[in-house]
Amino acid sequence: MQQLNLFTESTPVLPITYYPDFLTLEQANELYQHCLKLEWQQNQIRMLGKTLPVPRLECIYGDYGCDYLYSNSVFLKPLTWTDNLAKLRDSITKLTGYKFRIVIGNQYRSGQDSIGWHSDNEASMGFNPAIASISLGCVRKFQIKPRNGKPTDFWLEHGSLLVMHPGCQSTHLHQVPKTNKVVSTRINLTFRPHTGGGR
Ligand SMILES: O=C(O)CCC(=O)C(=O)O
Repeated sequence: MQQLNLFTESTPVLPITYYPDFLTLEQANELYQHCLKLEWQQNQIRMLGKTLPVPRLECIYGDYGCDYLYSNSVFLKPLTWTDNLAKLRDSITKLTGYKFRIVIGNQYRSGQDSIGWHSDNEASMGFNPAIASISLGCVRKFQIKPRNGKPTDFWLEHGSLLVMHPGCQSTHLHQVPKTNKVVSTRINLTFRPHTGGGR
């Protein structure tokens, strides 16, 4: 499988690995159709004293009790793993060695759906989590930067896997910015560890 370790001299050192063809086209198409039928919700986030709709749809699946709170405001309660998501989780673990207990889905319905600069450092994931991110559907720009550095851009392809290694969330921020281009739906699945819940 093609793998880009982003540690070359021509790119900044980035604690991530990109697998452009993690899924075959057929697998990616099937998974995309499966994901469209997941239980998407429009959550609200509290920011700067205001309550606003999160600019994308979200869903969460995972182990019982692995509830997830982010930005001190959005509370996500996992539904039971679907067979397809559990199989995907296991194939990522087989490739990377990292274990996951929840998956959070993001659905970007248009170019106006986005996720701003952030790191995924919620205590519920434990210290220095590894996060694995599957992209499906429309290709969108993903940017990553050291906390006080310049961004590097990637275009995350249908069926690709991006792994953010342990430490990445402490040293780097990432985002999927808005775009004025006409773009169709993109689905992203982030597989994450969790310290709570029953095992
Ligand atoms: O959609 C993506 O590729 C990134 C998602 C993300 O940053 C997140 O869920 O924290």
